Order: sequence, then structure tokens, then C-alpha cells
Amino acid sequence: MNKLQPNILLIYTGGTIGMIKNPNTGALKSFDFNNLLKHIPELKLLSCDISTVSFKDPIDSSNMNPVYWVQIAELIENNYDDFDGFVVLHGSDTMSYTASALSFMLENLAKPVILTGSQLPIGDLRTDAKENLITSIQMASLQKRNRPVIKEVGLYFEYKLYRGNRTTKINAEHFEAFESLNYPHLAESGVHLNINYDALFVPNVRRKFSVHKELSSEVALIKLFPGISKPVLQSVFSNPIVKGIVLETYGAGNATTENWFIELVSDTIKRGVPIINVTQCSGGSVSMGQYETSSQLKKQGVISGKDITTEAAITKLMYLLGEKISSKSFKTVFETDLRGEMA
Ligand code: ASN
Repeated sequence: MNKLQPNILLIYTGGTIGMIKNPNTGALKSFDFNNLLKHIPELKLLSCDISTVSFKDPIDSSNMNPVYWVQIAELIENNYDDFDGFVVLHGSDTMSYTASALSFMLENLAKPVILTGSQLPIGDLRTDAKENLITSIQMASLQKRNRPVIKEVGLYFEYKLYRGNRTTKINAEHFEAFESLNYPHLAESGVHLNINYDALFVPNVRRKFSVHKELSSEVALIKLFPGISKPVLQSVFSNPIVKGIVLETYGAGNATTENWFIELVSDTIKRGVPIINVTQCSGGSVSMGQYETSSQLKKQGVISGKDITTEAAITKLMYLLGEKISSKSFKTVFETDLRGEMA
């Protein structure tokens, strides 16, 4: 290993990126990651050393869950001192959830963790996988005065590096599958790698890196729609299993003003179950009190998700419930920007 070069740990979890066509049957299958260099000889040309580790059974990211998030976080934790950066290969479907979850789990992260994947398998002639993989490794290897440039969980896809917990998958077909509507890109890959230094997260490097592994799954995500009924909402809001709710409302955080709805919200919060208001819009922010249709929510103590994505809101809820934050301070902590996830 060349000590003068950054070294990168490539973590393969699954997804389309790691698939190749079986030449005999034409079917897609996961490829053996130990043969990575054979499939992508270009990796040898990069100015970094690459080690790889793979999930024993790579998954389609629709099967992603907190148990796997802990596995990824532990791989990073156990190798944190030995590597300058980490690249996580992941299916695109739930990549924004994983990026958000990891951002909360990895406290005081001072090295790059870049998630990437692809829309077409790496073995496909027209694949987007090679560029995504190669540039992600380059982003993770970027250093200034022997220190990593990126010190947060990023998501690289189709020429853009985003803050992971600001992203949403917006397209199932286009190579440009992700967007970060409420936060600027961290970097763009063109003829040069253009870094948006002003947008990068600045961690407190004096604090020790620590990994949080308790995540609560006793949470619900409800999207309002005109006509949503009391019994349907009640079945979730009044269920004792549910310890926290993310409520996707209209526009700037608006909802029906019908009495039964406001009472249900009020009773739920009084039982100590936090309700977080996030907007169904892809961009923009919740602003409770701007319209009459959100004033009551504010009065009942609904938490403002501000401009957070749904993916970041649900994983932040899972993280904070896992941290056993007291119900008294839960609202204040949730409304605090912890990892650059909200304004
Ligand atoms: N279903 C795949 C996954 O998320 C989609 C992809 O990777 N493009 O694992």
C-alpha cells in the first residue's frame, strides 16, 4: 500500500450497480466484488488505494432496514482510523433513507462517507455505474493539507455530489435520479471537480467520533390527502405501539381544520407521542402559523420539520427515539439542525 495516497474502503451492500448479465441466460445477478478490479480496470488508475468489503448476501435496497444500517455504521466505525474515506455502494431506491440515517448515526464524522449506485448494472454497455463509482472514489479521496475535504455523509449520482440527508429519489428511469431541492450541491463533476466549499458541512473536529446504533422502528409516516378519514387516522395515532409520527401535510405545513382532526392531534401529543410536520412538496419549508390551516397544529405543539426531507425526518425520529430524548425536550431537539439536515 502506498502511504502517500489516500486509502478508501468500498462497502458493497447491493443494488443495481453490482449486477452483471449472466452471458448464458441473460439474467441479472450480483457480481463477486472480489473481482471488482477485473470488471473496472480503470480503478487501478485512481490515485488512491482501494479495499473492498461486501455484504455476505447483497440486497436490493427495497429490503434495507435499520439492522443493515447498523452493519454499515459498524463497518465504518471498525475501520474509521485505518481509512481516509468510505464509499458505500447501495441500491438507489432507498439510498436517501440510508444516507439520512447514517448522517444521524455517525456523530462528529470528520471523514467522507459517499453513497452511490446506478440506474443500469455495471455490466451494461450504457451503464452509469462506472462514472458514479469512479467519481465517488475521487470525491472520497479529495484532500487538502492531508485532511479530507468532505467531512459528512454525501450522495453522488450523475455528476453531482449532494448532502445525503437533503436528497430524495425523484426519478425511477433518468440517470439523474436524485435531487436536493432545499440545499445546494456540494460538488459537481464536469471537466473539473468543482467543490462548493461554502456548502460543505463543518464538523466540530475536537469532538470524538461516535456511532449511535439504537434506532426505534415504532414510528409511522402518514401522508394527508383530501378525504382521509377519522377511523383510518385514529388507527395509527391512537395505537400504543406508535411512539412518533411524521405527518406529510400540504404546502407550507397546512392541514384540515376539522375538529376531529385537531382533537386527534392534540390527544396524541398529550400522550407524549411527537408529531412532526413535513411538507408533501418536494421543495420549500413548513411554516406553521402562516395560514389559518396550520395555526392549530402549532398551538397543539406539533413539531416543525421546517425544510427537512421526509427521508431525513423519519430517520431523525427513529434516531432521537432511540436516544431516549425526554418528551419535554424532544420538540426543541428535533427542531435543532443536527447534521445540516434542516435550515
Ligand atoms: N431496485 C434497485 C435497488 O434499489 C434499484 C437501483 O439500484 N437502481 O436496489
